[in-house]
Amino acid sequence: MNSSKFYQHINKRDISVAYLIPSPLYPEITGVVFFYDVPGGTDVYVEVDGLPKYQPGTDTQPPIGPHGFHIHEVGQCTILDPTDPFQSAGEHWNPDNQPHGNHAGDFPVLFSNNGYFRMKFFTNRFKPKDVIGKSIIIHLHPDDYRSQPTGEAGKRIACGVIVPLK
Ligand SMILES: [Cu+2]
Repeated sequence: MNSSKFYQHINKRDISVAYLIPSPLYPEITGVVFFYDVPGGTDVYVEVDGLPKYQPGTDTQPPIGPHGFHIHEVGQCTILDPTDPFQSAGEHWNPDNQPHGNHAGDFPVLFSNNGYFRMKFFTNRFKPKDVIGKSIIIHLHPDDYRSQPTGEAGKRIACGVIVPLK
């Protein structure tokens, strides 16, 4: 029995969550990602604030935003190198050995609305419990869904370890 008098149709055992930690380069970022068990897969709900302002690309620099967004294989959001943080999260989670663009945790990009973003989408590639112990990464640049193995999405600007909802 769920302890809350509301939302009794939602069983907490079927929800995973990642609370985002900002890169030292973008310390204003806050956010959360929820994974809800639904028939046939998972609804992913993302809400983020403090994203950097969009900047168009130049001859030498890709655009800042929309932001690449993926599940990475290691549930460790350690900053390590502050100029290139969160390498601790490892590479993209890729349980069925697909090319980038079709990794199980290749997600839609995040469009900043003056720093704020939210979205909910469905995936049939996993259930919330399958991604516990992995991590969520937001990147500085767009994902081209084509370059291997990371989509050229650039630095990691936020990271969150995926855990069961308490
Ligand atoms: Cu990534």
